[in-house]
Amino acid sequence: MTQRKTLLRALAGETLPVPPIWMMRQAGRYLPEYRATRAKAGDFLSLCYNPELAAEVTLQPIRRYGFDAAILFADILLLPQALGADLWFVTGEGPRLSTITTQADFDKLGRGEMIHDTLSPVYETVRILRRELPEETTLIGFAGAPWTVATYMIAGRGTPDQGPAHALKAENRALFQAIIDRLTEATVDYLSAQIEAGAECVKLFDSWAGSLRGQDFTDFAETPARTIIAALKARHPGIPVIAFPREAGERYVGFARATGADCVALDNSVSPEWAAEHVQVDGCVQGNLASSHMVTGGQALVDETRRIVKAFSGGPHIFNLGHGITPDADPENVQIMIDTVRGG
Ligand code: 1CP
Repeated sequence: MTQRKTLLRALAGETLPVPPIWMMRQAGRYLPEYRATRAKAGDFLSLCYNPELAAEVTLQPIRRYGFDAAILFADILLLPQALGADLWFVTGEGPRLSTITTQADFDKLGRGEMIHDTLSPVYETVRILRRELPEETTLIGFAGAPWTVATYMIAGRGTPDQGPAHALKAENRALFQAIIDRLTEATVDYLSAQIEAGAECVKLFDSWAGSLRGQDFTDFAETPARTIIAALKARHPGIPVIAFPREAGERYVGFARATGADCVALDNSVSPEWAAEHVQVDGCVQGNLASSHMVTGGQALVDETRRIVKAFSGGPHIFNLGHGITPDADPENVQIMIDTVRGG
């Protein structure tokens, strides 16, 4: 059967006259309808674990803007919670987790097979979405990459420089590697279950890949991604995978070949012209408009959007931001971006 969904066509390597478009954090606080549903759910985690409401917020930006893809509403930190870590969100500050810094902390964690009890509402959200999404819209499942999730589990929170994770890696390599291996295995189980529930593509978010250097980047960004992607493709032949090694810089070059990813998502610290020459040569790329344009708008937004579309027009491309849209963004600017991508 000929594939009609534009996102899946780009992921299969097709160069399209108009790139498919979606946006990281497209369901989020910049939208009044999201804020209303989140208030109804009570708090962020209750929203993630309520399939009807999580599906509702996933659908909101699709209804408002007609994006080509919907991303499951959940969070990368649900997986550590399903493995037994405590997780809570402090309003105005962000996530908090029980920390893992000793072998005894690690020994309390469960294995991949026990995650489904906690995560079954997420799979139910996926099933609802496959029923309710328009037929041209692709449903993206996701997980955090092992390194990024480990940085939160080790520190117990988000950190500017991932210092605690780097310290554990230096001081107790065996324990650090065991955490990465456990997350690698559990991520395969988690993403497989999302695919079985109906996700048509999955994305691995390695938001802190940029703080890994040299051999560490190979060992803790590329190797876990390669293992996860190989296992997913063995279980689900043909499932496309987007990898986002954020701020990888020159290590974006060859990342698709090293990991087997079908698409590499780019942050906006690399220029689209450079990325077209050095990264898109290996296949589909996604990105990479600075999310600040969603706040500032104006002619600069239009010019930069056109520049990115043009730079990537010679190969497969999915238009997106370089990182998530922020709560202070103007919803009107999102429409201007979409109109510019689709209308020139
Ligand atoms: O207050 C709120 O309503 C919560 C804000 C929020 C949202 C909307 C958080 C807390 N998570 C999410 C949803 C989310 N998170 C999605 C859903 C789908 C969509 O994009 O629309 C996705 C894919 C994520 C992924 C995620 N969570 C990442 C990777 C991507 C990235 O942004 O780099 C990370 C690092 C997280 C952790 C997290 N969750 C929430 C926050 C504020 C953070 C960052 C914390 C920190 O580093 O301090």
